[in-house]
Amino acid sequence: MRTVRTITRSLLAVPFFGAGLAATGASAGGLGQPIPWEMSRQVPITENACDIMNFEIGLHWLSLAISLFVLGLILWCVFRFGEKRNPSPSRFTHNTAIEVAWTIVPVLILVAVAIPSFRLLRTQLADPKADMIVKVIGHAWYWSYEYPQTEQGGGFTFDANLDEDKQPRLLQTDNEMVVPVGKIVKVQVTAADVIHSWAMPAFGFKIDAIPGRLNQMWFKAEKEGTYHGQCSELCGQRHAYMPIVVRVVSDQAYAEWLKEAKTKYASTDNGQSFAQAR
Ligand SMILES: [Cu+2]
Repeated sequence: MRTVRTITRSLLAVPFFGAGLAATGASAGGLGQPIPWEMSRQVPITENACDIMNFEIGLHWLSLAISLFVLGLILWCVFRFGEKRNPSPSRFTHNTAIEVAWTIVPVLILVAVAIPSFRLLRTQLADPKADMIVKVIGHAWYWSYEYPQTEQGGGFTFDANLDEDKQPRLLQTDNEMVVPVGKIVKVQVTAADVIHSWAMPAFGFKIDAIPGRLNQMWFKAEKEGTYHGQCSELCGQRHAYMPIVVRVVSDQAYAEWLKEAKTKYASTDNGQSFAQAR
């Protein structure tokens, strides 16, 4: 697996590859959330998100080169073979060499695009040894998070509902998923009712939450902070009101949160208070 050094290099490569394209997203701040008039992706904070961004920028340059080449060909034909310069046009209809070339060259271009694309997919869907696992369940219309019992703690579930009073608007929840920085977090995603999608742009993470099926992907956040995402599968009336918030914190802060969360969520979510009331 690649190291943190690669991510720094890839991050540096972003402005180099596409200063114009990346300027709004990568350098203008707005970590973990969209910014007004953003034309690019959010600042990537995982290696995968960084690779996705670089791949996309590379593709933009490739399409630009192809478009300019085709435009050049058209202009050349218009000027060189116009009626004035070329009054008696030739009448041939086939040229084997050109036909072979315009078949093989696009195939080679597509293969060149497919290789990094499949490499990226393979990394995203790999199953690395996880430092921790969180199960995410999509509901109409909120998310719930299950932290399984491990040696470090866990063993609780909580819901995360939209909090309309907090900023950024419609991107905040009352409870948030918390993970430690620099750790491989495996996220198992499913849904309780209809298909949702758990998506976190800064992590380059998006996977469908399908009832009766457990999807899995992973991320390794390299920077502490609060990151915002949204349900990304049109799931119904309140699809736009089920945001996702992930707080990436230090190991120590995470250990403290685990302890706190165990008490906080156990008292509301596992039926203890109900039992006491009887
Ligand atoms: Cu949804």
